[in-house]
Amino acid sequence: MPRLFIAIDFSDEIKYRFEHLRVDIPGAKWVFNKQIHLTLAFLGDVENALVPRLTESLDKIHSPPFQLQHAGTGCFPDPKRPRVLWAGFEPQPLLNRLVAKIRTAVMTYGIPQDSRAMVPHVTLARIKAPAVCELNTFLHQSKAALPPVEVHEFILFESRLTSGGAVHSVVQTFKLDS
Ligand code: 2AM
Repeated sequence: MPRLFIAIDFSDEIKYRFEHLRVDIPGAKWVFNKQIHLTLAFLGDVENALVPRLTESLDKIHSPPFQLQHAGTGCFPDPKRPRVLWAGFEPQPLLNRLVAKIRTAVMTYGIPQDSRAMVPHVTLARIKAPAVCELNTFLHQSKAALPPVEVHEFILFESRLTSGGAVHSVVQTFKLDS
């Protein structure tokens, strides 16, 4: 059964800019550049037989292309116990609508989805217990560090868990309406 998620991928140039947000934090495991993405929906393990029906439904989703504006860096769940270091984006109603449509399509197949509002973020690192001052350097970077991102498509990815970490591969790309 493939382990699936739906995400926005970035150009090499944008991924390179994300790389510049890295700070030397002991214990931080930075996401490989080529794996940087913005998760729109996590599906988990999906029956093989369901995948063609799922892609058919995703293909029927209509959304105009949109722009995402970098909104600085942050961490989950909070700066006292950081587990995930991320780069965020300003609220974008078209992104919210796209995520709502994706969630609806996915739930049609009995795949549960988060009912909470999505926090648009790109996970840059996973971390255990950093020194606070180094975390602050990461958290207080300029919002101007990244140019706007033009979004023209979303992608269904398979994530294979290997001993060397997760390996992502494209199952199908879905173009937004132009
Ligand atoms: P995140 O880093 O933005 O939270 C591929 O595995 C992506 O799916 C991850 O980068 C992660 O996105 C998200 N993901 C992984 N496991 C998940 C889970 N159990 N629940 C929700 N999202 C998950």
